[in-house]
Amino acid sequence: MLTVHHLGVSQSDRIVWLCEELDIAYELKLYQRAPGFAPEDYKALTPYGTAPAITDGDLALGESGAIIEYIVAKYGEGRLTVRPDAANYPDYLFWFHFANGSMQPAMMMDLAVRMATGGPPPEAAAWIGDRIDRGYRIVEERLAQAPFFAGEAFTAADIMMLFPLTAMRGFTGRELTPYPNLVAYLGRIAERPAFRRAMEKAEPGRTIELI
Ligand SMILES: N[C@@H](CCC(=O)N[C@@H](CS)C(=O)NCC(=O)O)C(=O)O
Repeated sequence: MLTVHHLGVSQSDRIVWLCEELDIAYELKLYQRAPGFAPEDYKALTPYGTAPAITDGDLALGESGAIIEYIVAKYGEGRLTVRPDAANYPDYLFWFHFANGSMQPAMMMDLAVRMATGGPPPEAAAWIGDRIDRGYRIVEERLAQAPFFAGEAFTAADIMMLFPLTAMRGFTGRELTPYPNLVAYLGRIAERPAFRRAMEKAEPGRTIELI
């Protein structure tokens, strides 16, 4: 049985959401932060000990991208992905990997420098800020061209991209007025029945605001 181990308000939101979009059978186990970090029983699930984590029979797997690829390949029956022979396959790959490969690390750097210094020194602020600005700029440009990151259809690339654009944005702060296409996109995501179901299950009693 596929089990999604969900740490409250974390990147494991993605996996609950993915399972709801695919409408597959899974068990959901909820864990509370202890505080800030994952509790010991969560850390013990996978070698690196971070959220998300899944178990599936004898398998225990961590890392958002790896888990999403695993579930899509094993249970997705071709849904929420893009075939390698499709014209938008490179778009799918780019946005799927841009989320945790570039956008989120830039935001994490910003957060870490702020925590360490109480406010980044000007040089670091400019360098990190530029990386984040470029991220928002290309997101806005992409969403002017297409309703979803990989193109016309919602895919797992959207599931990867939402966390940096919402929860992570909550930590680093960003005014969305200059990004109307992003605002419209977040509105579309918030209306997805599977997204709403996932948030009700993953974050019971918590109001999730995407904008
Ligand atoms: N790149 C990893 C990042 C995992 C990660 O840092 N998760 C955070 C939650 S968003 C976590 O587990 N924090 C608790 C801790 O480090 O103890 C992934 O996407 O799976």
